[in-house]
Amino acid sequence: MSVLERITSEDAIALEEKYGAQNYHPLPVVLSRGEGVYVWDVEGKKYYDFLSAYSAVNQGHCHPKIIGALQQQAENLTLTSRAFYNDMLGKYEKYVTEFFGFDKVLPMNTGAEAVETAIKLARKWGYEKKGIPSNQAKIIVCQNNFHGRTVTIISASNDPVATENFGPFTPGILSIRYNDIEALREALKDEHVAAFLVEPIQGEAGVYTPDEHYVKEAFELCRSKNVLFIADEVQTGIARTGRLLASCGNCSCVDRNCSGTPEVKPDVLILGKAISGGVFPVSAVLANDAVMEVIRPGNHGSTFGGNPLACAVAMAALEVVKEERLAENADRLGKIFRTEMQRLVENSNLVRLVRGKGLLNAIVINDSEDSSTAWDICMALKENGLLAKPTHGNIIRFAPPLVMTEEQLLDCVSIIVKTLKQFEK
Ligand code: IF1
Repeated sequence: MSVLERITSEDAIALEEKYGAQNYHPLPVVLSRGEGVYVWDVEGKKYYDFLSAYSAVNQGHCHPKIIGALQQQAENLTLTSRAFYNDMLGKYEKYVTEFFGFDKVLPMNTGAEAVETAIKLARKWGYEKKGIPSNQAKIIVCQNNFHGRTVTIISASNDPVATENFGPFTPGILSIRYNDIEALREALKDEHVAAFLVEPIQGEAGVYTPDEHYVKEAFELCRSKNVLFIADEVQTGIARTGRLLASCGNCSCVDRNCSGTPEVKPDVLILGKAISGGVFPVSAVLANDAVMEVIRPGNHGSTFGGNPLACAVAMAALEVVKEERLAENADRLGKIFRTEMQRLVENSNLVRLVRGKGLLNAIVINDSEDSSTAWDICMALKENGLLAKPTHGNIIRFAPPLVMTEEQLLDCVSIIVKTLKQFEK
C-alpha cells in the first residue's frame, strides 16, 4: 500500500492494532486533515478540535505562517547537530529569551526531555551554587502531577498506570499535596532541596486550578529558602490560560494591563508543545545566567536539540501568538465558555462543575471515576462534530485552538449542551 493511497478509518485502526504498541486508547476517529480549529476524518467528516493535541496546536492546525517557515527552512538546512554552529540557532536563542524575558535557553525537543533537563540543571545548581552535599539533592514535586513519561519523571508520579512495573525509580524526589503552601513550607525545611517543580495548573490531573495566590506564595517561599522555582508550562504556557505564561512572570506580554502576577518569575521555565504550534517537536528550558552557567560543554544535549528547522518553526509559532493576540483571545473566550458551562451546571444533574483558565477548561461529570459516562459523552460529541477526550475518569478536558472565534466557540457550546442533554437522567 502506498503511503499516499487513501485508507478507510477501519483499515487505519486495524493497521495500528496489528503493527503498533498499544500504549494509547484513542477515540475511534481517524484524522487526515487539519486547518485552524477544524479537523477532518478520512471519510471527510469535519470536527471542531477541542483537545488541540493536548494544547500543542494553540495556533490552530497547519497555520500558514508556521507551515511556510517549515517549508522554507526545510529546503535549506534541517539539521547540523551541535558539533557545528548554524545560522538559525543564535537568532532563535535571542528571539526566545527576549520573548520570555530570560538570559539563556537550552533547546530540546520534547516536553519530557525539557523536564529532565530542568531536573539535571537544578541538581547541578544545587551542588555547585547552593552547596548541597554530593548526590543529596532533592526535587519537590506535587501529587497528581504530569511531567512526562521517562523513568526519572515517573519516579515523581503517583499514577499507578504510569508507574507500575517500571521501577526501580530515581531517588531524591519528594511529593507533596498540590495547592498546599504549608506542605511546601514543611518540605523546604530540608536544606538539601534544590528545586520545586510544579505545573501552574495541573492539566492531566483534570485541569486543577490552584488557589489564586498559590503560585505566587510558592514562588516566594522558594525564593526565601534559596530553592529554584521550576514552572512546567509545557501545557499551560504559550497563551493557553489567557496569559503568555500561566505562572505569568514579567514576560513580554502584549497585554500590559494583564491581571497576572508579573512578580512571579520562575527560576527555570519549561516550555514545549505549542512553542512550535504543533508543527515540529520543540521544547525549551529557560533560565538566567546565575543558574544556566552551571552547564558546561559536554554536560547535556541531544542530536536534534536546537536544530535549524525547530528554530524556524518556533520563531514563526511565537510570532503568531503575538500578532494574533492569542492570550487575549483565550482569556476573553475562556470567560464566555465557563459562563456558558456554569449555566449548564446550574440546570443539569449531570455536570458537577466547570473549572479552568483561559481556554484550558474541564467539566466534571456527576458520576463515579470508573464510570464510562465521560467516555460515552465524548463518543456522542464526536458524532455531533466535536472532538474531546476525558482526562481521568469522569473529567472531560476542553481545550480548543486559541485562534477560535466567538461565533465558533458558541457553536461548540451548543454542541456540548445538546450532547449532554442526551445523557441527562
Ligand atoms: C501522553 C497527559 C497532557 C505535560 C506537562 C510535560 C509533558 C506534558 C505539563 C511532557 C505532556 C501530554 C503527553 C501525552 C498526553 C499529554 C498530557 F495527558 F499526558 F498528561 F497534555 F495532559 N509537562 N503532556 O502535559 O511533554 O514529552 O509529551 O512532549 O504522554 O499521553 P511531552
